[in-house]
Amino acid sequence: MRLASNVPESWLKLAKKELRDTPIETIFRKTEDGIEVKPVYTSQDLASNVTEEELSCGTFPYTRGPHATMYTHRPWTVRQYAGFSTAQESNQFYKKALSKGQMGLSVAFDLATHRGYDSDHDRVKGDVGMAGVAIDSVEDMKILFDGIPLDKMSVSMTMNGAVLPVLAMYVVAAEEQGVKQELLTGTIQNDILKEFMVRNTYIYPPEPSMRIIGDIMSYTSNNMPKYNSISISGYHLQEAGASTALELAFTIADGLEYVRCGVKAGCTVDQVAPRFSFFFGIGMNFYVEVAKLRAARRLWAHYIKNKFTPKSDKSLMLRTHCQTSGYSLTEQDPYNNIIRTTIEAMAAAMGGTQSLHTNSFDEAIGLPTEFSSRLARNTQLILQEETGITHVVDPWGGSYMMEKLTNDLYQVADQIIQEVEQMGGMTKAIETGMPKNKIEEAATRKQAKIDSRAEVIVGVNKYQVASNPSSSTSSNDDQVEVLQIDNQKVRNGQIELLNRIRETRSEEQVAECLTALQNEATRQRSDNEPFNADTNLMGLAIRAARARCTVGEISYALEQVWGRHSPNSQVVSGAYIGAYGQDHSDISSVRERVNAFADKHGRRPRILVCKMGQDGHDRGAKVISSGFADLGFDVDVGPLFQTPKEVARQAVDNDVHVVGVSSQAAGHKTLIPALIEELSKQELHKNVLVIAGGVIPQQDYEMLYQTGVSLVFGPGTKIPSAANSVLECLEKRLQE
Ligand code: 2CP
Repeated sequence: MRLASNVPESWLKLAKKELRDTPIETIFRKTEDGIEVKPVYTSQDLASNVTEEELSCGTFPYTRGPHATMYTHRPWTVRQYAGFSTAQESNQFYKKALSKGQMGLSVAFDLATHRGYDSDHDRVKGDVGMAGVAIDSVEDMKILFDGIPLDKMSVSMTMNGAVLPVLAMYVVAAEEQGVKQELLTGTIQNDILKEFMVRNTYIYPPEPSMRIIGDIMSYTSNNMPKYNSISISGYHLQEAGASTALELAFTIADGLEYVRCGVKAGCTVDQVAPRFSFFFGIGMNFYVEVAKLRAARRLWAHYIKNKFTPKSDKSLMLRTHCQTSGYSLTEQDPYNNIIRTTIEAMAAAMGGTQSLHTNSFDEAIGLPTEFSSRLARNTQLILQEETGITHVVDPWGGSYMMEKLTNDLYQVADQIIQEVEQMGGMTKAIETGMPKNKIEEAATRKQAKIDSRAEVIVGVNKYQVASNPSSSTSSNDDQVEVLQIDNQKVRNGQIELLNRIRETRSEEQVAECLTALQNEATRQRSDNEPFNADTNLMGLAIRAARARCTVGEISYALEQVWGRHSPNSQVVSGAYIGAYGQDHSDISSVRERVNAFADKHGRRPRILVCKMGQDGHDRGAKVISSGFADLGFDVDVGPLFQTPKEVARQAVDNDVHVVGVSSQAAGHKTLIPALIEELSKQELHKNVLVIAGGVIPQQDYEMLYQTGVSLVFGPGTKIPSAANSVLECLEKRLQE
């Protein structure tokens, strides 16, 4: 490694003496983006562009925060993302949390709602009420906020695909509480670009999806001036494996694209940008995460000023929510997660976030309980009320290291943003697959570094506690309690409510509202059309919500015009082995075993990696697919959102040895038994191994084994170990 020139000679001399035989290069490190982290920084590291103006508080470019006084005047909002089962149960959970120190709400919807299906739809049998609350109509929304005054409570809603019906139902629920639209405060996620890159809860193709976003921006800027129309999210990019600079760059580039989208929908930059909000993930690399938030604010301010010349300073201010990293949580030795979350929360606070969610320690295992949620909330309350962290604005400002890191991250991200802008902006870049590929490559490299122990995770690849052979991962023996949801019971209740609504509403009015939406969706729009509530999709969705049209009906009406988007599944190749090291014995032994299998059976072991239900979290599936392919397996990656029957059909068509189910959204207990039943119908289950992985509580392993699953892999499983277990099991099966 080349040593940076601006390390003082005197220091270098002392350091070499202290290091004795250890080469000095070992204490010069690099971040995943190749940014140098030196052991020592001096005034020489302050870049010439970091001027007094740049370092002022509460003024352009807002590196140190959007407000001059920051938390000394008002701490960040403790805003825990939550929602599960029915609206009634979630409502009770919210009220309790608010009485114990939570300051704002953040609603998690179930995947059926995200994808625009009513709870009675065939495709969502395993999803209703599982990873969020089930909402089918205004009636559910009213129950969700019963007793919570929507003129006083700021509510964030994570919704992207079915954003029109859900936001419309929120507006109508408030209206029926007696609260006018102009009083509503909160945020809708409404960030579809990152859905196409990573999160996958889209419904329509990109173009009409962007039109929806434009209409929501123009509607809220005209009618809901205190409401944040979008939450531009890097969080999911980080969760999917993006490096810090990729998360930063793609998020800012998404933001620029959304300004253009707002302008196309007839708004000025100053009508939309002040109500843009951001959302970043905060991982374990402490200094880097603090620097990321500082660099994000500087990047946004400079880009908006240079590209759009706004008149209002508010257009230049990046305000953000943060969430501690779900990916950094481990199933093994899970109480370590409390410590991880605390450190990440500190980085978010020192980076100047406006609002924060801290994860519960059990989220790598299953759905959080009331107890783990309380600990997560208290983590923030302790930071705010016991530590003094809130007493100083941007405490890292002026640190040689922090300013240099902020500057370096700014520059690396700036290069990527320029690359995206030259491609014609983020929509075009996404069409080429560039951002998704870069993120998936980074995720695969990271997994290889963890598997090869180049990156340490305490309790997972170092300092493990007792080994649990049944799970194929090392784990402590204590089982952590997780929240169990009776999916069928929730679904039956929702179906009853849906039937009641359909019996009592005016079908004529429903048909008229849905036709109006379809007519508008069909109409060719010209750019910069002035706002008109009668042709704005959000205005029309509000009318439909008032008439008790359901989420599924509104979504389907538009799907009939625009179609449902289905993506291509591609797998990156070579990145896993490249980062792990070709010659590593872990790798070569599996490859030899795969070759021996191929010699004996005339073909390589073939695995179908599948995702069932509406669970679009595919990082695990993609990384496993890339890793197994690099180890010599033939890998088929199934499309997202399959039913068990469709997966069984694909297993037959592709003549696979193994079906690997990746489950991240708690649908495993319904969907995996259904898959095995479908395979049995095809008389395949005797020959095809079914294995499962993802967020599956250990309590459920036995049930899955009883159903016929051969192996279950928890988070933290090393890919070569998993491949070995699969081969062993497969060889045994083929001998029977
Ligand atoms: C704050 N204020 C101040 C100061 N601090 N005024 C003067 N001096 C200060 N020091 C003012 C603000 O200007 C604002 O007033 C008001 O106080 C509230 O502060 P805020 O900073 O706007 O806080 P907030 O209301 O909590 O809003 C924060 C965000 C918002 C980030 C702007 O968009 C938000 O809450 N986002 C949350 C998104 C979220 O929860 N996402 C869920 C992700 P004015 O409004 O009058 O200016 S979970 C997703 C999962 C994981 C998934 O997607 O799968």
